[in-house]
Amino acid sequence: MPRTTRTAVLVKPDGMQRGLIGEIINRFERKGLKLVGLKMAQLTDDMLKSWYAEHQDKHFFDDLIQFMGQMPLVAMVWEGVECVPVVRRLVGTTLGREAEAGSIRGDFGMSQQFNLIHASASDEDARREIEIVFSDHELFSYTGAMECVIYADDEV
Ligand code: 3AN
Repeated sequence: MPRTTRTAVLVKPDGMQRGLIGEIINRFERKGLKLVGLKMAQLTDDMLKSWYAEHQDKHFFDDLIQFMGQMPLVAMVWEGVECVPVVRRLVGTTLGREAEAGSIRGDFGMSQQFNLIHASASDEDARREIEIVFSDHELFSYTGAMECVIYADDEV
């Protein structure tokens, strides 16, 4: 049975500068996902090093930390059935110019470094990333009025 899960999303500095916050939220809302956490925050070096720990040996690591920490970002937590892969498909593959048309990166991006948005790659990553930016009291549970027409009873 598919599970309801949560995923972490960041609008990255290039997405912020290009005014894509509303566009991104709109796409997730239209899809039928539920927003359960939202804040603006400037992430510290320590937060970013933990966030991107899997890339610590890559040549681009220092530049990535510097890039992501240069300005406040919008951080979100979205919830839905199999939310992590659903959001990854809406975001598109890493390299914008090869990302699928119709995805966020496919519609708005040309770059690998400046790829507008981060979305968790697995449920485990999502739990870790959400904890880096959100406290428990900043995450919410509620029933959306349209849930009964977004999922059948046996899907949730
Ligand atoms: P995704 O964001 O699609 O999960 P990852 O996890 O491979 O992609 O990369 C994390 C971030 O690191 C990317 N969003 C991008 O900003 C940066 N990045 C990835 N590959 C490169 C690269 N070859 N050169 C510079 N930055 C990169």
